[in-house]
Amino acid sequence: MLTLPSRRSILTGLALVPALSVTPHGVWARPEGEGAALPDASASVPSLSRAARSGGRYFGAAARADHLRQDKALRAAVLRDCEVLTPEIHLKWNSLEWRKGQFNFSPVDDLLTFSDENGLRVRGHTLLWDQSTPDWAKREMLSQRDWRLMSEHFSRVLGRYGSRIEEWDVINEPIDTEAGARNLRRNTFFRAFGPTYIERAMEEARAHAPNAHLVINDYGFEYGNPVDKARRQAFVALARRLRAADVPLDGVGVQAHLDLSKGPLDTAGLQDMTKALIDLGLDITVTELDVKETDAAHTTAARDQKVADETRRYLDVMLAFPEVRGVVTWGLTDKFSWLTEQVDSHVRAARGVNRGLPYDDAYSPKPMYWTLADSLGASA
Ligand code: 9MR
Repeated sequence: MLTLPSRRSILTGLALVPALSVTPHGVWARPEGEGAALPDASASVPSLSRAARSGGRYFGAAARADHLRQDKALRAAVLRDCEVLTPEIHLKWNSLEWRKGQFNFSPVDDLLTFSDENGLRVRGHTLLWDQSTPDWAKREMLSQRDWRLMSEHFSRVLGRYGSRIEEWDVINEPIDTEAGARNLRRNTFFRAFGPTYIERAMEEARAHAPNAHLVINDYGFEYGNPVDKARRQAFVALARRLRAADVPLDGVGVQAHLDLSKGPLDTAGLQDMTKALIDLGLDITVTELDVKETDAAHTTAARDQKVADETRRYLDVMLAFPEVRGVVTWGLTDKFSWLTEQVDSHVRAARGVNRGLPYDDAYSPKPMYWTLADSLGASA
């Protein structure tokens, strides 16, 4: 069991980040002077989720139960800034059932206990993602083509968590514009059940979690290159097809793994896609925001400014739409970021950590933090 201290005991007396304040214009801004003390825990403690709430949205971050257990400062940052937590790995099929029939629910249960005790909500990420499907299930799907395997997985996960977790990424990353066939990824589900696995999975999710907010989540929509452009069109086309066929789909998740090597953002393209999705009656969650750096040769201040500027440009587009219901970053601190984890150790030694999240690896808030606070709070 993850027995974690409560929000109040963590925050009391902990000078983690300087306080935010509301300017006379109602915009969340950085306080005057360095090192402004963090007030003790009270309703007046500001945070990214308070900023977001003042703009009618939620703010959250992805996290892992083991990191939360180990790292008191991470717990404090999560409790200070988040209203929503996304389990970064624990709800994935290969985490829940690495070996057929042997279930590992405890990290999710721990996160839910921590969330319940501290008034957080959890996003369900994710029921179906090829990359996180265990090998045994892939083999079985391809050899037997029996949908019962899928139904049992949905029934097990949603039976246990479907009423406690309100919003689910039912399908993660179904789009692939470079592999033909309706611009759908030729993943295991496609190969075993054909392209209508998507419709069937959404129906299955609705059957097991009738009140949940059901989402399809994907990446690669932000830039002006031909692939991102095609991906935007394919995502809208998929959503249109599903809505026209009355398939249960309530919203979409746009991951927003921004990348400074791909710039500039295609703001018109992003706007058009977002508007088209909204016109279909869908709402939108920014589900995995972070910024991949390209060049660690600049000063830290210059790097951090670039990350913040990219974040601001992105949020300026997305937060102009009230239908964007929340923003989730893929982690809170550079100490725990897939962008750092994925590089080889020798590259990491040369480049250091990627600085694409709100806090640095010592939990100092960076310009990205203030940009998030400002953009979320200003978009009321
Ligand atoms: O950040 C996650 C990393 O720790 C895991 O090893 C990986 C595989 O489960 O998934 C990463 O998160 C991915 C998310 O689930 C879907 N979109 C892309 C994210 C980064 O790869």
